[in-house]
Amino acid sequence: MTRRDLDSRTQTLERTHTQRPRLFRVLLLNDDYTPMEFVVMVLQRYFRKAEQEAELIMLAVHHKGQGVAGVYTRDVAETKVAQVMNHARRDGHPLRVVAEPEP
Ligand code: TYC
Repeated sequence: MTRRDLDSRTQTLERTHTQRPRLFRVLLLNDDYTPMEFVVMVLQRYFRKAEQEAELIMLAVHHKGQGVAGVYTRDVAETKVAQVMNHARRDGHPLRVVAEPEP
């Protein structure tokens, strides 16, 4: 107990369990114009997917409308969204990427 605790008669209780950080999914959204090869490259470069898995994820997004590129803590997920959006805009593609909390 600190001096301040004694003075004010307040105490902070120790937590006995650690909490895991909330996780966020980074989702790729389909569009009609972004080239398939660009999406596969994004999945390899920014989400560390092997080529075959990257192709499967890209095709799932193409057919179903969206798909999970990866799951990260908030800061990492937001950084990846920004990096991919910057790269897509630089190359003139309308690709959309969003982060959403895991339920
Ligand atoms: N639908 C795009 C095409 O036919 C390919 C694509 C896949 C675009 C996934 C975006 O997140 C995406 N060229």
